[in-house]
Amino acid sequence: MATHFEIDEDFVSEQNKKSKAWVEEDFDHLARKLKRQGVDIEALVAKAQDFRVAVPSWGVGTGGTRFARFPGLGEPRNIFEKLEDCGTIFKLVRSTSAISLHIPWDKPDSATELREFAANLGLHFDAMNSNTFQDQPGQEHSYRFGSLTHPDPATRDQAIEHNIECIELGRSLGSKAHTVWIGDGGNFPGQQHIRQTLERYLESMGRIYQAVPDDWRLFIEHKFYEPAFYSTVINDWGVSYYCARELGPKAFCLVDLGHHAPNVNIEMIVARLIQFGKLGGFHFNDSKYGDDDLDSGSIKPFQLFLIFNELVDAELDRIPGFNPTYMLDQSHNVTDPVESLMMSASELVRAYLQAHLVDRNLLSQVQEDCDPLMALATLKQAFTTDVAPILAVARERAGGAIDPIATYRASSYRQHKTKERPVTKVATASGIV
Ligand code: RM4
Ligand code: MN
Ligand code: MN
Repeated sequence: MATHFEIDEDFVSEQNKKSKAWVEEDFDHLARKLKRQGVDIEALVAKAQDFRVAVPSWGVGTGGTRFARFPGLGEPRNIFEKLEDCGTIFKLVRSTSAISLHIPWDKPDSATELREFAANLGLHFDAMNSNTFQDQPGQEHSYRFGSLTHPDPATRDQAIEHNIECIELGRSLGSKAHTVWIGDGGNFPGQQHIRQTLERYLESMGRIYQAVPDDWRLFIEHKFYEPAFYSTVINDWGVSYYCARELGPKAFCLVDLGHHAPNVNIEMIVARLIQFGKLGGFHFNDSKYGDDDLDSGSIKPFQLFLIFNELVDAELDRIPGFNPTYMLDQSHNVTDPVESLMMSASELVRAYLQAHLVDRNLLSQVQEDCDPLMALATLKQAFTTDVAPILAVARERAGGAIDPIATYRASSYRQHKTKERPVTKVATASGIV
């Protein structure tokens, strides 16, 4: 691995010199502007530097749809090369020190070796993700008609075992959470007994829950359709919340932004889950129609801001137990995944900072005064503030790039990887991500 191309720190600082002057100018200007509003820009720089979002191991390979996958150049061929790309992302943006692994797609031969390899890149492991929505070679029972909720107990046992194996692996990797998303559901009315499948889910999850260490969290990820097109067992946040409550204090709900019907008010779901003490984490992405897995902030940046508005409100209110974990879950079908992930990570920090700019005293005043126009204006004031200079300065001071994408392109990283990684069999999911 030592001969592998890496973007070196001196190169990053050389590139930063190009735009340092204007960044400083813009930063000083913004500092004065924010001061007039009573906001200390340095406090926001610190917030930006503390913000963390995990990168999905499955996101660094080119994604695809059920129609086709158009492989990119120099794609990572195994989990080590995926981590190499994650290390590059982290080096340039500084907010992505954790990786979320999908098993068995990225199952290592040796957990110790993988953990050390990651640590050398400054990376560690966030939530594990199980996969009982595909069959694996040599698997005894098929998931064609479900996994944790399958009518056959032997199939359910197999799916439970797989989840327990993910938790065990996660323990050796230093992870502290496990995410369960199942594709279980029906394609036809009448295909499944709707109440019975949920009962089976709770029974299966109860057994997985027993294997979750006391200092871990178990995340339940809901999704209203796909691959089942008529009904899905864990279809919405209400069912997810019910299950998390039934399972116990280690169980929480995970909100994937793309897993709701169009036009659903996701920020309200977020606020409700915070209030009920069950918001565990996020899979960030964006969408126009369904579970599109597009880049965060690319379609509905105002929605992203409104979600962060709820998160920051809870942070400032110091809601007990409020500690959601942030992860990206995107499919990069037509872009360089490294670029998309860097841009997405920055979009999240942007929304987070903008949410910190909301004048919350004013907002509660206008709420008390029943003044909807001023309420919206208060939010818009924060949303329309350009915090780009803070993002750039936060990255630069942490050793990252002022402009991650320009620096990445100037380094010819992808071209180097194209030579280093001649196409063999690319370790990415067949089509879906
Ligand atoms: C699902 C869901 C899961 C992800 C899979 C690949 O739609 O979002 O989180 O693991 O896709
Ligand atoms: Mn997801
Ligand atoms: Mn999804």
